[in-house]
Amino acid sequence: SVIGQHANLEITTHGSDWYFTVCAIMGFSTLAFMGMAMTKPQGHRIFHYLTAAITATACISYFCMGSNLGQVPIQAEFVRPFRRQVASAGTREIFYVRYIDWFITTPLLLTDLLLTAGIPWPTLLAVIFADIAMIVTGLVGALTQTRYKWGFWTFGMFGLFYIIYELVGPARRHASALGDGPSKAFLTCGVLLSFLWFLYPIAWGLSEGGNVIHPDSEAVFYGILDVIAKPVWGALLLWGHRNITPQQLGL
Ligand code: RET
Repeated sequence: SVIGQHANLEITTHGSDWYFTVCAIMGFSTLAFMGMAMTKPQGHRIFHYLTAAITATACISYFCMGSNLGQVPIQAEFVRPFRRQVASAGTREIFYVRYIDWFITTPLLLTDLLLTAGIPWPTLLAVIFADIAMIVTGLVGALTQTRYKWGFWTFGMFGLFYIIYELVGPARRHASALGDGPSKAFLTCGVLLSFLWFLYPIAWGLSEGGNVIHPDSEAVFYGILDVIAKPVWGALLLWGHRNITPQQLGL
């Protein structure tokens, strides 16, 4: 059958256990963020709801990967770095469901951050456009068997550079104009986001791109990144919002 086919190189039960662990972390975080939302009056919950939607999406995505679903085998060279061996050929498991998750969650993460900065909505749309282009090129590149995949990776990098440019320039200026609270929250979360997001194309290069690390190691690399980029980052953002009112941000 075509559904549920296995790659030569795929996650082991350890990889699966780790994916389910991250699934549980995302699920508990969602409940915690929703619980925190309920302590706020109506109209003061937008950042809690955004953050909960992000971890809820990831929870389902990790359930999928733990079950070894949302994946497809792709022909790959087996790179053996630091060894004089002829690279052999076979298939590697590619989790395309990751990109469906990111397609939903990365625009929400950017909305979370850029609403905090009080950025005008046309700029928010431009940043989200670049972000979606980045995720889709990453997906197409991951599913590409030839060296053209690095062309897609390069397109994605342009998207990432544009996002970071908007954060360090216009968004930072808008945030500081809003005063101390928004300015501090934006700075902390903006710096963390910029640092973390640059590690994703590195993980991609070692996994879907170059097939240098095992799918279990890929699970650990992306898993740690996602836990910091979603629940940890989200908690930090909500903490930054404790002294900010939506009215202050023009919401
Ligand atoms: C890809 C490959 C193409 C080049 C670039 C990428 C960047 C991906 C990023 C993903 C961020 C994901 C997050 C998920 C949720 O926690 C698509 C890997 C630049 C930045 C933050």
